[in-house]
Amino acid sequence: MTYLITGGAGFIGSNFIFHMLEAHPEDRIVCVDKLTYAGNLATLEPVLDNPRFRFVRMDICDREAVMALFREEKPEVVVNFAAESHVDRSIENPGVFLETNILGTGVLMDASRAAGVARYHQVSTDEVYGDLPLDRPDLFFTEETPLHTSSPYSSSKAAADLLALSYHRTFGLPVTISRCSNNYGPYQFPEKLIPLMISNCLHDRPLPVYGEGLNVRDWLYVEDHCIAIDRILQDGRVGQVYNVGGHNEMRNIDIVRLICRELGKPVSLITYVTDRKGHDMRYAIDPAKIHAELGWLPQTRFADGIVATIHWYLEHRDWWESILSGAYRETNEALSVRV
Ligand code: NAD
Ligand code: TDX
Repeated sequence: MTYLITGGAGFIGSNFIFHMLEAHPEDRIVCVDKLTYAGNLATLEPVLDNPRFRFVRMDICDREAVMALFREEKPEVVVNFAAESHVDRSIENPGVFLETNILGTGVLMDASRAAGVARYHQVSTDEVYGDLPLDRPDLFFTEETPLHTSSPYSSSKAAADLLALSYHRTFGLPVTISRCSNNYGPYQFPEKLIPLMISNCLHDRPLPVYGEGLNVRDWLYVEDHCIAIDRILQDGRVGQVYNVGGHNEMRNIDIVRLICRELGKPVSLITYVTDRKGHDMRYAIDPAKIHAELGWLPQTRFADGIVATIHWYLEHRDWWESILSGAYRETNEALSVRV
């Protein structure tokens, strides 16, 4: 069986590729990635020569190229991770979010229809539900919670979800959607909270905490997200949305303090900066449906996962330093020519 996985040179997509190559030794993976600023082909270097893996540098918005690739590869399953994923960038420059996250999803689904795929899976986010108030800890996002977005990023993801559900209803495309909470773990681009704070700590640079640092996110170790998507691909019901999260709510400031403590750095590095525009207060997922239907539960406790992640960044300094210096862009060019 051939899986076509988009956005595989990014954070979650690369972890998913490693997971799938290991968990499904009979299957093949074709990875499509444009290698935007967020794509790092060095991450996939260990599997570039694997006969069960093929990397194709391609923009998911390039309709002709995507259609031709689907005709050539005839994938049975498509998993779409490719997206512009950083909320702050969507506030600075929304346009590319609309193109990749909405139009790109449309192109992939048209190609999936034409190829008659057995499954199209859309990787979505808990941000489509908007936010919850801090004084109502009893409230959680369920799959029935109305979409109520705050940023151009989350709006573009919600639009893609609606488009996917419409392709299921109108054309019978076998769609599933997962809406996951904040991920952390290896290979996360150092613009996101946890890797940014780790890399700044290691350079003794200020740690920019937005507002008062009281915003709450529901953190899940990336491997648990990958396992959840795999479960949905195997046994999920088409036309369904599955929330993915581990009931692990943390205030930003507590995460940043924890990172300082673990790295032996002073909390005096913490600098409170101007808040993000439209900053969502609290995300909290109710994962009851995926647990009841597919038996999924997170396997990694936050206390273990965060220490493992901090150590991963300590041990893979080359990986993120090459991003900070910009050298990874040359590596991307060199490796793209090789594949
Ligand atoms: P990322 O930014 O690390 O990776 C995105 C990848 O997509 C990059 O490799 C990039 O080169 C590629 N890409 C971007 N535009 C493309 C295009 N037009 N054509 C082809 N490839 C393109 O993102 P991530 O954090 O790994 O997120 C992956 C997916 O998971 C996204 O859809 C995101 O919305 C969703 N998600 C992320 C989180 C999280 O905490 N990071 C949580 C829930 C859902
Ligand atoms: O420098 C920072 N300082 C800070 O206080 C950064 C980068 C972030 N923050 C805060 C903003 C958020 O409350 O930390 C929290 C986490 O921020 P991000 O890492 O940017 O993640 P978030 O905005 O929550 O979105 C993430 O989770 C959901 C991913 O980037 C999305 O792709 C995913 O859909």
